[in-house]
Formats: sequence, C-alpha cells, structure tokens
Amino acid sequence: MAISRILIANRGEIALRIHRAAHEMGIETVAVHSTADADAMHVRLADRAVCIGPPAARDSYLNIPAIISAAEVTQADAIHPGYGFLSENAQFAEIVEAHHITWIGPKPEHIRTMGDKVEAKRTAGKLGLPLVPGSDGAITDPVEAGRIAAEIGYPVIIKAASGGGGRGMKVCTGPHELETLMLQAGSEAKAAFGDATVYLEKYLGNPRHIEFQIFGDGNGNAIHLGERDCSLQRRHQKVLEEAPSPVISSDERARMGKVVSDAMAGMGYRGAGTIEFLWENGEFYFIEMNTRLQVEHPVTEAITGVDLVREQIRIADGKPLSVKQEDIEFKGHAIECRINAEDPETFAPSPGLVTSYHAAGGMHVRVDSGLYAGYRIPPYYDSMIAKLIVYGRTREGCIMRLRRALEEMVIEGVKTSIPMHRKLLTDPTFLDGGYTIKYLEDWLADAK
Ligand code: MV4
Repeated sequence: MAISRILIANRGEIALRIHRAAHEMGIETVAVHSTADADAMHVRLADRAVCIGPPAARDSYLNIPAIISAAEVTQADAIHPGYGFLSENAQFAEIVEAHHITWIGPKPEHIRTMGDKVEAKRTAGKLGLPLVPGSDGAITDPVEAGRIAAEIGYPVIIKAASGGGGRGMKVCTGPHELETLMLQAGSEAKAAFGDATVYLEKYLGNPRHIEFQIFGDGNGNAIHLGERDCSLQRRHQKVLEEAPSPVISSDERARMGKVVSDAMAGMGYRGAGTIEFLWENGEFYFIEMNTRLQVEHPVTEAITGVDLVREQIRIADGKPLSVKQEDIEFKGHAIECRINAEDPETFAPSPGLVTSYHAAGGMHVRVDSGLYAGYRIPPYYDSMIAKLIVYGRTREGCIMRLRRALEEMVIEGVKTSIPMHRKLLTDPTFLDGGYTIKYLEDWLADAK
C-alpha cells in the first residue's frame, strides 16, 4: 500500500520541509506538537495536528508512546522523524515498524551500527572508506594505548564510542598524560552516555569538515550527491555550509563519490545518509556517518536539483531511486546561513516575540523557516529559527546574492545571528575559501 498520510515527528523548519514534500506528492500530513508549539507554523500547515505533551522535549517530541498513539488515532501510515529528536533512535525505528507503520528512514540495524562510533569505523573500514589512523576498535589498556599512540605519533585524540558531535573528546600531546586523559574521557563518557568505551585516533590539527550525501535503495543500489563543506562551526554547531566545497575538484568528487556510494551499496543501505570526513593535505579520513536527513541538505538540493525528502519518501514506499548516478550533475554553487535567535555577543539564546518578519526573496533564494510576525519563539528548543539558502552559477555570484538576501532579511523582536553572517560574508578568508574547522572560532574571538 502506497503511503497516503505521513506523521511528522518533529517541529520547526524541518517539519515544514517534510510537509511540503509530502503535499507535492499528494500525501496528507499529521503534525505533532508540544503545548508550547500550539501556535507553530508546522501545526497550522499540516492536515491534522495532535498535541503529544508538555514543553520539555523528553515528554513530547521524544515521547515514543505519545507519537505512536498519535499515528494510530490519525491513521498515519508512515512516520518521518526529521533530524535531531528520534531520528537516530534505532529502537524507535523498530517500534514504528512493529506497529506496521512505514519508517521513513534507514534500516534500524544501520542506525544502531552507525550510532556506535567504534562499530561505525570498523564497518566503514571493511567497506573500503579511508580511516583516520588509530586503535582498531575500543581501547581499555593504557599500555596498549601507549603503543598505538607511539606508532601513529602524538598528538592523539581520545573519543567516546557513544559520543559524536564533539562531546567527550580529549586531545593528548604526549605519553605522560595518556593514562589520565583516557580515564577522564572514559568517566565523562560514562556520565554523559552511560558507556565508558573509548577509542584512539591520530589528532588532525587543522582539517576541514567535508561530508558526502548518499542515498541507498536498501537493495544494493546507491548513489552520491556530492559533498558539502561544513567547516565553519562554533562549539560543534554548524553556522554556514556550502556545496560544492571550495577545495574539492570535480575529479576528486567523482573519485571519492564512487568510494562512498560503493560502500553504501555494499552494506545495502536504505534512505538518506551522510558520510563525514576530515580532510587535510588533500586526503579524506572517515570519522562518522549520520543516518538521517541533515539540516544543510538544501545546498545539495540546490546544486543537483534533487528533492531529498521526496527521495526519502519514495524509497520508504519501496520505489526505486528516481535518479541514476550518471544523471546527477553538479551545477553552480549554494550556501546556507543558519539563522539563530541568539545574542550576537554572548551567543545566549534569545527567545520571545517576533514583532516583525520579512523573508528575503528573488531568484535562487530559499528561506526555510516557520517564523511569522507575531510568533513567539519558545525557549525550550534549538535556537535555529531560519535557514537562508542561496544559489549562484559561481561561488562569487552566490556570495553576492547571499549578501543581497541578508540585506533584505528582517527579523525584529529577538536578537539573531544575521549581523554575524553579514560580516562573515566580507571576510577575506571566507571569500577565498581557505578556511578550516578552527577558523570561525578564531574569527569570532578576533571580532571582540
Ligand atoms: C577529530 C578532530 C581531529 N582529529 N578527529 C569533532 C566532532 C566529531 N564529529 C569529530 N570531531 C573532530 N574529530 C581527529 N582524529 C577534530 C574534530 C573537531 C571538529 C571536526 C569537525 C568540525 C569541527 C570540529 C571542531 C573541533 C574538533
């Protein structure tokens, strides 16, 4: 039976994004929301809406029984989790499928494997992806760790197997501090994730973060949609993303793209995924895989013309990929600015009443946002309130258009990161594309 009604287990701009793809396919939508989101745009747009609990995410957007009940009472036949919240919860995916509801996402076993960073690395290595040199799996013995560190050379980084997103990492500069840092990393990981497992890697001092978008049909066919450069981050939060990366040639994209799509075909991956690499001195090093749609997916859509959410829904519905690798062309350049409701000086969240709102428009300008004048941004969730995605035939043209779009954008009543983006778009290092993962934090510190 074809999907006819999707429950969207998310909020904000990504809930709108999924609603739009669904309606363009003639599929109805069911919104779920907390009591704090009764006036949210995703609730207004959906065909039906169900309140699933109080403001705290753990009682609403993470409340599995409430979400399954909402799907059953509305007779939704599929669930799309968006990003964040339950999107990488393998158990949720299993529960959805056990209720004979179509899970719009990867196979639960693949979500679970990639959620464990040690398992993810082992799997990636077997599938032929280039790895950061390091321990072969988890490490507990400090003597053994010392041997590996000496072999790969200091500095090394100790990472939590259940970590990710930068949490629970320790950089170790020499053998004198290795045992102490291993114990610290282990106990912090235990406290944060309930799992003390750690592993060891060569520490790359000044890499870029480059990720490949992939899609699999679950039956051994997979494609790649090129890379995104997400090196501009602050405290592991991406701030601006672009596609293609300013440092990757089309030959290198084709070569690496084949490596990642062959790997995904090899594991029988289903749905959308992102393979994250660190890139240094012209080499790619796999670090993690995300088994979900990502915030920055629109820059890939802009340069390929492929609707990634539509593709996710089609694959979940048992249809084949709608495009072949040879049909995918990478054309032009796209940049996304994440607009957060936050204080530009302190980065403290700035929730509250949006007194006026005007979205940028015009050719090749896309704004994904649930904002409207009179909306009150609740204090309980992520501070990202809009994404501005701009396309141009060249990177230079894209940047000129993005500056123009940022000039037009008006959000009043709350503080936002728009002024920071305006300034960043005039920075010489940004303009020449020669930035790394360290750059944004240094630039922000200098600006003070
Ligand atoms: C690293 C690294 C340097 N060397 N691994 C941070 C988030 C997590 N996904 C992996 N991270 C890193 N892993 C090795 N072997 C530096 C980082 C890192 C980072 C990576 C991507 C984007 C921004 C970052 C900021 C600080 C550290």
